[in-house]
Amino acid sequence: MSLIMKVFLLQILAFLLFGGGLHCEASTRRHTFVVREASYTRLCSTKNILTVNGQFPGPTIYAKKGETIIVDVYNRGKENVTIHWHGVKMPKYPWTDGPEYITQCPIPPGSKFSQKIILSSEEGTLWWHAHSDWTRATVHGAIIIYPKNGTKHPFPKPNAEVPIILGEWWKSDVNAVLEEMLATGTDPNVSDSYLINGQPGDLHPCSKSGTFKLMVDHGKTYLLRIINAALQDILFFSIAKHKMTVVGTDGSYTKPLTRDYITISPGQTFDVLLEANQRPDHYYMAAKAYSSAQGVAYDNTTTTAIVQYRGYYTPSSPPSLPHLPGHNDTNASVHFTSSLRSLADAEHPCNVPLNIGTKLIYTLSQNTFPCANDSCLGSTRLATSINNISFQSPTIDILQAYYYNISGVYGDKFPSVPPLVFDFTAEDPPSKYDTPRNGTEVRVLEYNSTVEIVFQGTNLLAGTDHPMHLHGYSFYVVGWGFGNFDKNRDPLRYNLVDPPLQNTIAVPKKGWATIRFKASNPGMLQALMSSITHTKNKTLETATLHIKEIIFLNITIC
Ligand SMILES: *[C@@H]1O[C@H](CO)[C@@H](O)[C@H](O)[C@H]1NC(C)=O
Ligand SMILES: *[C@@H]1O[C@H](CO)[C@@H](O)[C@H](O)[C@H]1NC(C)=O
Ligand SMILES: *[C@@H]1O[C@H](CO)[C@@H](O)[C@H](O)[C@H]1NC(C)=O
Ligand SMILES: *[C@@H]1O[C@H](CO)[C@@H](O)[C@H](O)[C@H]1NC(C)=O
Ligand SMILES: *[C@@H]1O[C@H](CO)[C@@H](O)[C@H](O)[C@H]1NC(C)=O
Ligand SMILES: *[C@@H]1O[C@H](CO)[C@@H](O)[C@H](O)[C@H]1NC(C)=O
Ligand SMILES: *[C@@H]1O[C@H](CO)[C@@H](O)[C@H](O)[C@H]1NC(C)=O
Ligand SMILES: *[C@@H]1O[C@H](CO)[C@@H](O)[C@H](O)[C@H]1NC(C)=O
Ligand SMILES: *[C@@H]1O[C@H](CO)[C@@H](O)[C@H](O)[C@H]1NC(C)=O
Ligand SMILES: *[C@@H]1O[C@H](CO)[C@@H](O)[C@H](O)[C@H]1NC(C)=O
Ligand SMILES: *[C@@H]1O[C@H](CO)[C@@H](O)[C@H](O)[C@H]1NC(C)=O
Ligand SMILES: CC(=O)N[C@H]1CO[C@H](CO)[C@@H](O)[C@@H]1O
Repeated sequence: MSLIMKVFLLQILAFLLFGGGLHCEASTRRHTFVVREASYTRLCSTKNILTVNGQFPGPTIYAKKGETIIVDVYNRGKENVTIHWHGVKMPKYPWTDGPEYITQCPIPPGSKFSQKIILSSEEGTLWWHAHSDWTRATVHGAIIIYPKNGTKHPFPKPNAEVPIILGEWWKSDVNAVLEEMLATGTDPNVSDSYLINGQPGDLHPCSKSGTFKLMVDHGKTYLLRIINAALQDILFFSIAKHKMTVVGTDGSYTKPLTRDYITISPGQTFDVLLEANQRPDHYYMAAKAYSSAQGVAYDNTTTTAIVQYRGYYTPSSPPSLPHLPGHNDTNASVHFTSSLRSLADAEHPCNVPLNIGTKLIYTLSQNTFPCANDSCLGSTRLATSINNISFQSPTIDILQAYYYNISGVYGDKFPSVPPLVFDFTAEDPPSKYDTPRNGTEVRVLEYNSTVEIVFQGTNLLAGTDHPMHLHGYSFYVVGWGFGNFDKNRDPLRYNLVDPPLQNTIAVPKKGWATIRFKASNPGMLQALMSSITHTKNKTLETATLHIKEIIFLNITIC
């Protein structure tokens, strides 16, 4: 075979592997997700993990703005599972959004369930993940949404795009980690490493050959679609000697923001432009935890991947490592987050509600329940709460209970304000407030009402950041601050011009954040506090909001 022929064949192969596959997927509207176990080796040991189609991270879903996609989910695993389309609004069709016992029943082993993904205003990067106990640790993947035909990104077309999925790896079976946490009532074991695209990176043993490598050409621009799929940790991410320009987050565009590092909360996504404009060499990209709770164990490892320039040169050895902020550098975390602004131009207007009909204040707390009859390791079991209610998951999903008018599943008395006002962010709040109450309560919102929620962190037990995510909505983040929210003073500083539009935020340690949205998408939405918690075997704390309006479809009852 002649050399030219070989090169030509290689190009065809490259097209099929990358360009071709991508194009083909973009026009496919139906996907098959087989949830099953597969054997993976990381950090020198092998275990079975739950995957979609045997892949880890799972397959990427490509779509265009406004499309509807059907995913046939076959559960061939051993446990119940659901798949959640994180950040997809699912207008007037919350039925297949995935949150277990909120909008749907789990899919039992051996069953199939077809889930519709209804895209509307989202454009950019979102992701999907399992939404049942800890299954999302390994069952997750990217959703990439391109502009509609005839429209463009509001930034120059990048030469290539690359998903960068940040994850977390335990050498133990994640279910064993979860069970141990439930049995002891204490924090779960921290992970053994973070991952970039499923790989710990070559700072870890047995990890050199698999380390993810991004090959770049000098002078070209790459769109990194960064997703934090870690279970609970906020991460700092950076690329040695390169700047990153954020152009979007959570499926909507931002004003370009050029930074040395980003702070990414669990559940968040960032679209970032990387210009390959440095000396041809290889460079590390790296991520590590931002963990602000004092005295609480965290995974202190650094995960890496490599950006490698094509061409002939002698690479430096080892590659240079980026500087990442310290694990407890709250200033570095909020300095990045608070610099985000929505694009707010003629084509991407900012529709932040100005007149608010419903004002809610939700405290976010870490708590303990007394541990009855030595059922855990110490005398208490860790829990979390919103407005002092620790969510108890029902066994009939709340949306169906509403639709079929089944009583006794949930109450509609979720408090609009904290039931007790104290100095939430005092250094050492009274321990008599440590114990919350249990409940499955819903806050009903009027259809089309304009809503503001102030999320107020408390310092009960140990103050920490609280990642918050709303299902069915993106919201404008109009303000934040340290200390206790002051309803007279703080709203004067709100950004009502170009606040970022997000679906996941981190409420800062010892602080608050305010979000606004219009309740125009009926269903059961859930404000989730995505810290790992311990009550009733659930890992997520939740305030369930319900928009009063007719919901159009039914599915089977659990
Ligand atoms: C699994 O889900 C089914 C309904 O979809 C439910 O009946 C069953 O109790 C669940 N099993 C467990 C162990 O949660
Ligand atoms: C968008 O463009 C692609 C190819 O460029 C074409 O296959 C597709 O049919 C178009 N879709 C619509 C809705 O026009
Ligand atoms: C958690 O960590 C402890 C201490 O290192 C260890 O003994 C235990 O086996 C770990 N549990 C799991 C489930 O990995
Ligand atoms: C990470 O924590 C472990 C113990 O938890 C400690 O032995 C190790 O020195 C720490 N590593 C770094 C880089 O701080
Ligand atoms: C951050 O951690 C370092 C130790 O790693 C400690 O010396 C420092 O006081 C901490 N800073 C804050 C603000 O807690
Ligand atoms: C806060 O962090 C930013 C970005 O890292 C830095 O420029 C600034 O000097 C820091 N401020 C303080 C008070 O440390
Ligand atoms: C604890 O044990 C006592 C005596 O066996 C029993 O009466 C009580 O119901 C138990 N409490 C709980 C919460 O299980
Ligand atoms: C939370 O609820 C419990 C039980 O009703 C009550 O004892 C406690 O004072 C409440 N705490 C706060 C901070 O509202
Ligand atoms: C709700 O708002 C939408 C526009 O956002 C409007 O089309 C609709 O008529 C409104 N419905 C009610 C019941 O107010
Ligand atoms: C609330 O539920 C948790 C977990 O099911 C349990 O440990 C605790 O005792 C309950 N607390 C109350 C006050 O009922
Ligand atoms: C919670 O988990 C424990 C131990 O795994 C189990 O015994 C108990 O039945 C579970 N409770 C619920 C409500 O699922
Ligand atoms: C509107 C709609 O989808 N209705 C469905 C309700 O559920 C029954 C049984 O599953 C279906 O037959 C209906 O089509």
